[in-house]
Amino acid sequence: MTVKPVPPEGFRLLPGTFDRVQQEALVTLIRQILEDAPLFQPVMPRTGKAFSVRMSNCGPLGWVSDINGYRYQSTHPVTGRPWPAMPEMLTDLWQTVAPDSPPAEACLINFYTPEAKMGLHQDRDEEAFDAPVVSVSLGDTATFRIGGTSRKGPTTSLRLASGDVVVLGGEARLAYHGIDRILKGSSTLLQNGGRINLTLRRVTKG
Ligand code: MD6
Ligand code: FE
Repeated sequence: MTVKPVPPEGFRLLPGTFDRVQQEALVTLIRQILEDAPLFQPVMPRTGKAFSVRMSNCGPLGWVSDINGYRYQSTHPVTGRPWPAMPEMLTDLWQTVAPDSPPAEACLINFYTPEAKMGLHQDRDEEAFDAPVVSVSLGDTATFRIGGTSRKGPTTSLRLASGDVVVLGGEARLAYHGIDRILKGSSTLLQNGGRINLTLRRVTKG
């Protein structure tokens, strides 16, 4: 009898992908993006319950959630403006870790206060799952939980520190995952603490 590994095949943690100087440069770029495309407070479809994280996006498409559902759209839900361009540091990262995939179309920016968390979920609002999802962590360390492709079943937990990159490809592309907690004060990168997570995705069929 064979048992499936947790995390599944195709999960990669690349610790320290961005050094401190690069992290500071990325934060500066993200702050510029947020001046044009401010963080908004998404709510859960149907219930209208607010997420504990605030979000924005850059790139041609952005992920949004409101009372009507989850979807990708080309404009900010509050300002109505197109999302700002994706910085080269992020398109370069995508090229490096997903060289065989078409370009990323969406970069979701999640901002966590020390109290925020993210429930166990799959990233499955995209049209195809051939390309991986690539994430960058900045600021306070988070406890990341990952399981298999079914909601039940074993999970494992690991820490994501500032500068770490996670790749969910292959079998892990549809793995359940979430953020249990933020380790308050664990990083000096962000002036007022907290954590930023960037997730890069291909949305349309390449
Ligand atoms: C987070 N990350 O790290 C939440 N999704 O705050 C995600 O939801 C995620 O890290 C897909 C791939 C990698 C991720
Ligand atoms: Fe996710």
